[in-house]
Amino acid sequence: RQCLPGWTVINSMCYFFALSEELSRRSWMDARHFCKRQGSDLLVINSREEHMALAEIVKMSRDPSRSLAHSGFWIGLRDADVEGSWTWLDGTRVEEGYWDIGEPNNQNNEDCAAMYPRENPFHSWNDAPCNWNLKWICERTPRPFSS
Ligand code: 2F8
Ligand code: CA
Repeated sequence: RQCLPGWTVINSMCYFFALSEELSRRSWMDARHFCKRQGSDLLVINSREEHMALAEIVKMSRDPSRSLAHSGFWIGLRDADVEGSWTWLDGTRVEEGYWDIGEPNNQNNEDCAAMYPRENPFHSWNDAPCNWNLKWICERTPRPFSS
């Protein structure tokens, strides 16, 4: 077994999708802490292939009883240091990204990015307030499991 129980293997990386309704809506920082406790961090997207694979899973997870705004998954991307400078947790700057039309718009001080179940996977990101409670995606390398 390469990944922890409950985690998903995609292209040799392990991902955790916080799907349980009651437990799995947190602020960006609390979501990140959850990931850290599992020896992981919030998702950092390094390729178009990785983005497409994850956007597909996010799309399938859409709960029609929830508004789209509440259907986001936090990812490891924010512009908290310099407004408008979107940076992954590994320090990589985002040039284009896969923002929804009109995003990021920093509406009400939105410094954290989430992936949403959009029809068009190239338009799946939105910037939201970091204290908004959303689902999230953790990512880590396979084994060792000691975190
Ligand atoms: O219309 C886009 C807009 O939608 C929501 O605000 C009404 C989002 N807010 C939250 O997710 C909290 C905005 O981020 C988004 O730009
Ligand atoms: Ca926004």
